[in-house]
Amino acid sequence: MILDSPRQAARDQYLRCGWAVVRGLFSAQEIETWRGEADRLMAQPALFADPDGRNAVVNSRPRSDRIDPVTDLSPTFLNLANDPRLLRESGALLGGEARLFKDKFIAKPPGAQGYGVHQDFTYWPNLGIAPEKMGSAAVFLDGATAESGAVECVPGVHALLTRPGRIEDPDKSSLGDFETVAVEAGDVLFLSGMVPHRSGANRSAGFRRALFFTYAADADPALYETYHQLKKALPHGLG
Ligand SMILES: O=C(O)CCC(=O)C(=O)O
Repeated sequence: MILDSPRQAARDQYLRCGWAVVRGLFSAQEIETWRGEADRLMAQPALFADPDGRNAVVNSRPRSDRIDPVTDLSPTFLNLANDPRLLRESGALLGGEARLFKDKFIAKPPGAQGYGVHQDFTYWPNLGIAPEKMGSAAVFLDGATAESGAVECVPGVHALLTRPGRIEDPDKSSLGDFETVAVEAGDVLFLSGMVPHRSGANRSAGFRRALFFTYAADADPALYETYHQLKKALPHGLG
């Protein structure tokens, strides 16, 4: 019972607010390995020059600090995306067996812009999966603070705030207060597909690197391919 309580606390927080931070899933050595893998990718400028639209962002300009998808370029990050600890925690929060369908690396170097307010679910339309069955796990390779561009969330929103089937962002003036989710390297921020969130610019001197892995519960085994085919086929892509 005692061993289950951190997970229960995370689940309570996730259900109440739409996000939860889980600390201590990974060892210091693992985190160091992933930081090294991020360094390896970041030493290849061509990966940040929009090969195959990997730096594209729907409804926004491409960003030269992100690679989406990333797991096909990195066996290390593919392993992490399918790590049993991440799948177990994601599955517990989403209420089923978690299956990866989207992955990206965001380097967020000093001076990088933040992200405007959005609900992720809007960016994954036409997949036929209930919103509460989809969510992301952001594995932070560096700590994140308000200064370095942490994610900021509005708690307690569990409904779509924009028109169904449209990739649109909610009007931030109609939302409540944002809470800055400060994290340490190795922490995992689980985000529901519905939580309105944004992030600030990186005004610090260091990188704020994170991997975002997105899962669906009890999904079709072909969901990863289906999602990426749809992303390619739609003129505006998918988020
Ligand atoms: O990395 C960030 O600063 C925010 C990214 C984000 O909100 C997203 O990918 O949905």
